[in-house]
Amino acid sequence: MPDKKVTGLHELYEKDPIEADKLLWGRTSDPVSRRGFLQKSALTALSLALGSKMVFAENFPAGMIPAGLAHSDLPFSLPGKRAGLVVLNDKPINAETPPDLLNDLLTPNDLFFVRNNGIPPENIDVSSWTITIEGESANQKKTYSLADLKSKFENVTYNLTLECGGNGRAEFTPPAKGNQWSTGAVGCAAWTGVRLKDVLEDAGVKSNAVYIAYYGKDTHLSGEAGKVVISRGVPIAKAMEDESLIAWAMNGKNIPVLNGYPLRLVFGGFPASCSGKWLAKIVIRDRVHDGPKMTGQSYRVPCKPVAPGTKVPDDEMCIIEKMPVKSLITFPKTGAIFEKKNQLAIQGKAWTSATKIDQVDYSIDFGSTWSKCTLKAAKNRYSWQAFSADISFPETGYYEVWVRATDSEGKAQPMLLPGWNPRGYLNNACHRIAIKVS
Ligand SMILES: Nc1nc2c(c(=O)[nH]1)N[C@H]1C(S)=C(S)[C@@H](COP(=O)(O)O)O[C@H]1N2
Ligand SMILES: [Mo]
Repeated sequence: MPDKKVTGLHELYEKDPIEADKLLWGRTSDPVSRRGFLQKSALTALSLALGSKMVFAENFPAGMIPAGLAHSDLPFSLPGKRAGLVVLNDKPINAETPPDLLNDLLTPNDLFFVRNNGIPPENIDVSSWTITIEGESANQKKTYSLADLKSKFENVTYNLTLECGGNGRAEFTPPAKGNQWSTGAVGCAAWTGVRLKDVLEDAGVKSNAVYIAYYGKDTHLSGEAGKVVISRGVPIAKAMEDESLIAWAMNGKNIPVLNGYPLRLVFGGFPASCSGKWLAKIVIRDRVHDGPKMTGQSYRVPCKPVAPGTKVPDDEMCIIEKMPVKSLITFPKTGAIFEKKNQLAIQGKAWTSATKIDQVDYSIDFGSTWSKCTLKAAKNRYSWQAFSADISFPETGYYEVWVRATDSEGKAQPMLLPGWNPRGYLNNACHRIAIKVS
């Protein structure tokens, strides 16, 4: 036993991560990734580390780390963003939103996550900004100014959730390369713009159209002029949905520069990598688009499940389309302490690429029993939905609250990490918070 006295939920790892790993897992592991395997014999040490008895410890899944030992965030300020976002990389800029900062129904612009693959454009002149529609399956090449878009087509607003396909990557074992997103590469905003289909139809879509693809005005990290950073897209059927937008406003304001100002695509329900930022060109393709980050291993998963660690050849990888059902507890945050005589009022958000979320359940005994949360309807498809529950606890001690959403296709979140894949996409495992009842 180390002689350091451990009091709170975060302190152990912050004081001495290597000693903490030894104490908890009986071995030294990489303190940065904090991966470990819980043996039942470690439960006493665990309760000590948590500073509280872990109630229902007998149900705690082996191979998991208690949520109460997660690191706190690093405050770091980005242009147009609030401190409190967790910066994962600054070249290119990638920053995620901690769950407790996602408690608003609409994620504020200065809290919305940022996933850049290159360098955003500078000195943007909105008055001269245009987008061009072209491609093998376009009847003509046609260019629109921002003013054209606003005046020629119906202006619409939808609440749409954007989630990076790699959200949750940090949980994969063996680890996957790329930004180590924990839970925060997601947000839901009110996006205002025009329907992509109205613009595509104005230019003219040939009957052989298969895919649409975007080109944006960001610069490749190499600095090479004209080198495309990323050019992805969606099948034509997705492009033609009512909620598929070319947007110029986010929550009634300009889109922040880091999120695509002055114009971007927004596709709810698909990986956010399809939602091109700094939008300059849309190509209507007569085949599945083959631009940078459409092919190879990028934004693709094995067509058939594979064992963790498997090397999968490119031709056995399939493009990610619909994103899976998922949820987050947005109040309180991990580490909350409250008195047993009170109920704990949790709040959260749940989303899916299906028509809607049908049910959200919570568990305080590691999934042995589940109870229903109260769930609110969404304004429109692809918006996230708010849920809440008032929870009573049987005794004092350490608990984790887990939530699990089920959508209108009957699909529910897995409790543990779903299918391993080489690049660590599509982790929709249940979210959990650690709390202490005193
Ligand atoms: N032009 C351009 N569009 C882009 C990207 C990019 O790097 N360049 N990143 C994509 C990825 S991978 C994601 S997850 C979303 C992130 O959107 P956000 O930064 O507004 O949250 O934008 C997508 N659109
Ligand atoms: Mo992404």
